[in-house]
Amino acid sequence: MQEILRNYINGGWETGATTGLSENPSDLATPVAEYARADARQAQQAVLAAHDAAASWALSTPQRRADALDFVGSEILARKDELGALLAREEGKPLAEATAEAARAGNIFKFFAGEALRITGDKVASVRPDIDVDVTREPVGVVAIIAPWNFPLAIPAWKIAPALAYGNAVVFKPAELVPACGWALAEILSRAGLPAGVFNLLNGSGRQVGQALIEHPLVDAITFTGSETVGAQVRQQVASRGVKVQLEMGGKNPLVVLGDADLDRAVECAVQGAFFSTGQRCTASSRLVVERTVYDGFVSRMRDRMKQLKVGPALARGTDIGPVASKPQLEQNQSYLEIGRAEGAELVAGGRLVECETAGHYMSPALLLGAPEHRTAREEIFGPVATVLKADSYEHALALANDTPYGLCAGICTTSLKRASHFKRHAQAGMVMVNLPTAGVDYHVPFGGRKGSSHGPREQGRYAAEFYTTVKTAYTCA
Ligand code: TXE
Repeated sequence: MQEILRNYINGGWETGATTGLSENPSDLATPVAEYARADARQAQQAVLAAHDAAASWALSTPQRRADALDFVGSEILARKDELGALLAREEGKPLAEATAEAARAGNIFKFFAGEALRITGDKVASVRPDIDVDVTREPVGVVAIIAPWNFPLAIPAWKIAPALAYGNAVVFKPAELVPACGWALAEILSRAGLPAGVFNLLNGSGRQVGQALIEHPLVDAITFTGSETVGAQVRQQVASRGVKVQLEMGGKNPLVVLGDADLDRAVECAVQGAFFSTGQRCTASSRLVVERTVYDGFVSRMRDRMKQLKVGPALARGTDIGPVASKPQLEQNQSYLEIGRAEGAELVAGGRLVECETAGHYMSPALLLGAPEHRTAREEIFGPVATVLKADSYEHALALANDTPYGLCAGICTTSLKRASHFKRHAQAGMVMVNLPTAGVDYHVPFGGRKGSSHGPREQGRYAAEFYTTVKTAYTCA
């Protein structure tokens, strides 16, 4: 194995008090990397370094920021195959998906390189004579980034790139399952010409390092993607301080299939949306709402299509569905199948543990026929498990689509323009898809949801400015 992957604090590579091993979920016998685990003291150091660097970085020229981000984006794109292979090994998504994610991360940095040059304000006529009003955006200060494991390059990219583009200093904590991907990003950022302290990496536990970041009084903004439980804790803990918070949490995304849909297309949307990336996407189509007239045909086509899906190691040729990312996640998926059985849902395909040539966390995608009140139809499982619900009509399907505690993404498969337009308007979700899987979004437009899914301003695209800047209104009397 190569050198121990270290943390990046105040422009230097630092060891930690302890080390950890990053697992390869496709092949448990060959770990991906050994990494230095940061502790609360190093979190303190990183925040202080970011705080010291923030004021001058806030005044850096847009050109300087654009150049740094463009450097990072260009290098990621040039190395997308290598970074994709690392991602596939560490997180477990098939190589093609992992490489596409690496490319997406590169494109995000390129996009925000451009945005750094397009920071605008407003000049507004005052209601009073001889007064000018200027509205401008300024950086927030020190941004703590707490990221999940399921998109270990793209999610950090869509948080780090706008933070730096708008002039903030960053302390980035990747999820514990994916330290090597976090390190690879940091290694590129360390060569991008950023002043010491502007960007810092801490690989370590949520409870220790994540918690230290959340509690630190010099952190001005926290952006978090992860579980609802931890998201709620973060929100509660910072409520009494004036910290900006952005939370992206779970989803239970409905995909409605109407009687007039192109059924082959609907099945493809459902299979891709529910099972690709092993279902480990907050936008996964895990709640399939199907109109009664096509219910039997849809279920039977789903079963046929699911038989063709090859479960296997992330790097193996022909793999459609990689392993589940970790043992606890696999156990969670299996326990939900038990819950489904106990509640009266019928498992009509998959759900079995699969043995491959190497030992890993493999399971076949599972399809349940359930009822709206079942936990498997309401809670985020975060695995390759989808539940089909029967709807009597379009109106019933829409009601079922909206009847969850979440509101990230909602999809519909239909050939009716009228229904599609109505659904776009009435789906209670931050994102809506027509004849597309609920998962799979562009990198240059807003991402985020409603209800229990998200809190705070949207991520990505130009809307990212809402979180990573603060607005100033200046009055001048000539
Ligand atoms: O999430 P956590 P995990 C859901 C999904 C999954 C479950 C658990 O259901 O099964 O969450 O995944 C850091 N203070 N999603 O354990 O624990 C942690 O180190 C500060 C859905 O990965 O929420 C990591 O960096 N930070 C989601 C990040 O928070 C803390 C994507 C997320 O970890 C912390 C991922 C604490 N007390 C998981 N505890 C989606 N919908 O996209 C943990 N962390």
